Amino acid sequence: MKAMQVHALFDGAQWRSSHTLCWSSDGSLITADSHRWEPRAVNRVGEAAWVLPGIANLHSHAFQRAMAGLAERQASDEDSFWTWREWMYRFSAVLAPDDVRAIARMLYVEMLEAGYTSVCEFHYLHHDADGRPYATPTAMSEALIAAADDAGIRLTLLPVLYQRGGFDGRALNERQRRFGNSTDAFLRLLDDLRARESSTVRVGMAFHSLRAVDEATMREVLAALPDPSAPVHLHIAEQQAEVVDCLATHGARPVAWLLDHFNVDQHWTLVHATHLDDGEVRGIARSGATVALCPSTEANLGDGLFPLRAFLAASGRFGVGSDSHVSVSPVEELRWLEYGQRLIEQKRNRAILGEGSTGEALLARCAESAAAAVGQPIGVLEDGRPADFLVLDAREPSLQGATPRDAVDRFVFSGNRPLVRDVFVGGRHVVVEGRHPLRESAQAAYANAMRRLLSP
Ligand code: NGQ
Ligand code: ZN
Repeated sequence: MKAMQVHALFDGAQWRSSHTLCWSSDGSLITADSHRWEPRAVNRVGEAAWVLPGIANLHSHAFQRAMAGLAERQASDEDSFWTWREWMYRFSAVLAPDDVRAIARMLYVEMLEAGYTSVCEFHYLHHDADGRPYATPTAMSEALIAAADDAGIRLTLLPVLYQRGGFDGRALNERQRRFGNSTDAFLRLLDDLRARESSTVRVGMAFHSLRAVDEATMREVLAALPDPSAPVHLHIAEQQAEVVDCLATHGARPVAWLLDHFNVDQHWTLVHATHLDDGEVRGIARSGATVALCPSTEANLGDGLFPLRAFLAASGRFGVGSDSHVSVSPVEELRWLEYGQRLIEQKRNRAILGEGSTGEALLARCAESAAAAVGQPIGVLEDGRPADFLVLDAREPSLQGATPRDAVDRFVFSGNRPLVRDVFVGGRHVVVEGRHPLRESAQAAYANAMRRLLSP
């Protein structure tokens, strides 16, 4: 058993002071007083001033880390999400499994250093550039699993079903071919990957979007899933064009249509859900599904702003994701989630209903939604759950004079240096003094991959 003396710990719901955080050799939290333990068997791993729950990254396309900052040159006054997407397709065409492993390993090291302790990898880069399955059809998935394993981040792999180019049923274009799978091949892929599950790897599934899979196929796949509690994610209503096309095809808005046709429940995560009417806001909240908000990517791609206030009023669940990785920082996602609302409403402290700390309210929502969205028993730091937590750096200027009343607000709203000093995942010490031990080697491999990828 390991134990850490903590001055103040926010468990994701409430504060505990002078707390002894204990975890067993299998990496789950135990309460010091409720267990008899031999003092000699306890390995004390130092002290901490401030401890917060690790943050779940609910939405990632790892390969896009390598193109962050490379699509910011104007080619036309009409540059948009859809022109960015063409650029992203061109970039993705050159990637092989080894590249993806190097990129993902770097990314996951960065995520851990920033305070993300788990990641939902929304993975659709299945085949080679011509759309042919690799000799081992799971090669790309294996690259992601290996990267997560190397870095020590908790992974939920979401193989993505992607079959058509739009609501009208058009075929995948040349650049989308490597994303495609027949329904049978996809179910085989899920089966093969399920064998890779472990205490830190879970396999769920995703539909790329309502654009990319038809209703009958969605039903067929859901009915064939052996584990009805596995997470199901999909992109939805991120862009107005999707709403317009969905209305034209189905006579309903995307979220309304989904809720009407499928039994959406707490196992579902709706990614973005930017464009909602009031009925859809209430409908998602009622369903118990989580919304994965990715404010830095949503801003970067010009998506729009999520109606957070109305969603909170309806008791909706949400978490955050770094999606295209233009930013790899839970702090920046949470900060911009709040700031977007301030800018619309010209008011302050929008992510909280009633009095109290806005930062805490944001972090509490992330902790609360994590277990269902990630499909692992993470989130609030309580007995029996994995010891996935962050130790803040009490030496930082942003934390001088902090009290439990303001510590999380300082974490979320103050400064630009990550305040994370140490990170534990399943009780494993993966970031030490702000650095991941693999950072140097990950950087070298990433630099090599980038040289190769960007060479003319
Ligand atoms: C993706 N990304 O699959 O990577 C998407 C863009 C699409 C975001 N939606 C492609 N942020 O939605 O068709
Ligand atoms: Zn996405």
